[in-house]
Amino acid sequence: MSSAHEAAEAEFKRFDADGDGLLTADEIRAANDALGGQGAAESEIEAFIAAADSDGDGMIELAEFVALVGHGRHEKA
Ligand SMILES: [Ca+2]
Ligand SMILES: [Ca+2]
Repeated sequence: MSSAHEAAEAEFKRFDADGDGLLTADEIRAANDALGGQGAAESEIEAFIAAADSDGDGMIELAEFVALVGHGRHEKA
């Protein structure tokens, strides 16, 4: 098993406040706010969602999150 995948899944579950298996912008923003001053800027959150949301529904499902975060593919076009 991939530990990077497991770490991404754990992070996803931490972000998914209502546990529906989808991350909305609001959930990401709320999780980010909990980090205080170390969180990402609003523009970075929007860029993250745009990069992760491969089916374009405006929400990030686990597979999309893992695809972006779990394999170190941030630079994939
Ligand atoms: Ca959710
Ligand atoms: Ca999506």
